[in-house]
Amino acid sequence: MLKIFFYLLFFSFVSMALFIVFLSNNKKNKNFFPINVFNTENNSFSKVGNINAVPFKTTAMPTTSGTLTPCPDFPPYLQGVLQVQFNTKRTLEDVQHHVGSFLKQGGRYKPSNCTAQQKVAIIIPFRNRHEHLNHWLYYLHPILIRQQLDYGVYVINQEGDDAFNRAKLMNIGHTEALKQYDYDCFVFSDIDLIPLDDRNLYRCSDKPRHLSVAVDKFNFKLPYATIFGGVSALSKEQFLKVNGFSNTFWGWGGEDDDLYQRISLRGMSISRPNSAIGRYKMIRHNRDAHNERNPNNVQKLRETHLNIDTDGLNSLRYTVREIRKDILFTFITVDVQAPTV
Ligand code: UDH
Ligand code: MN
Repeated sequence: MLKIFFYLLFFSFVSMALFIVFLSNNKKNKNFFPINVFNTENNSFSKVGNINAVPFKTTAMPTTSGTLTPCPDFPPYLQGVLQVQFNTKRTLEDVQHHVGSFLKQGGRYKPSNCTAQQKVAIIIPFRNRHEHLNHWLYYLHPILIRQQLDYGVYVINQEGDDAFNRAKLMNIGHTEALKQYDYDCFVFSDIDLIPLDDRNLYRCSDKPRHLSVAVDKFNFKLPYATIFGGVSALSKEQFLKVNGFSNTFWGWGGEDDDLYQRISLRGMSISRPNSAIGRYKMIRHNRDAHNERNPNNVQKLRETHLNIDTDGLNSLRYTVREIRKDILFTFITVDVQAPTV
């Protein structure tokens, strides 16, 4: 009798233990639904209940051989219009808590249940904009994860206080990112532009693509038809075809228009999302020190056709000072070798 009692006690103990393990696992797994986690902005699960109901497995199933099937053309976890605001103070630690567990060192991510359609390097030119960086990481990582990209975030930090060179930092980002991984698409983004709709995919297409179509600062309208600055995406081939950006636009202005002209000169045209989806909020800021508008850049725009073959990726010279891999991004500090004046 005593023996039976001990058997029963043992059995109930084991079942209890198994139940606890099951419960804790269940809780953990929940976090792998990006929708749950990434709707923390308005702290509501109900709002995305319908999307949440889509089981992860319906997206793509591993084939019997164990390899993954391609991710779908239309990522199933997108939320559409997003709430974005910058009045909350966000530290890197906050952002790490928010999304860090989904990422690999260096701000890398790839979907676990399907093979991403593109390998995308996001290149951000940077100097002394840490607060903006925190907002950018806070909003963009969840979006890029929902877009099912195999991506990495590269913040290219210009050392010193010489004239800023946005375009050269982009070229450096492209070159350094390719040393780390076999990227096939490059999204060049200002640090202060946050998309207001996650259907604006950070991918490349058959044409160079301008993504920041409708920015609040410009009343959600294109300021001029050929604008290509802000956020734009070029495939590896497209970027090579135009010899990248010019390296010689110091200070503010012109480098994005020069890239547009390079694209035209090489016989390509650009594409854009429609203005309902290509909406952005810009973090308001004053002009930075050492990034004054440079009047010489206007003249340089008349010479794109003369410079395209000799000024660009094939003439890029710089020195890497430090490569630091944070969980949320790869931070590359460079000496851009500004001309001495
Ligand atoms: N950037 C930096 N640090 C700098 C300068 C530029 O990180 O010191 C980067 C950053 O990614 C930024 C991008 O370069 O988003 C483009 O620079 P910008 O944001 O200064 O350019 P924008 O077109 O116009 O926004 C700047 C003039 C703003 C003056 C408006 C005053 N009302
Ligand atoms: Mn700006």
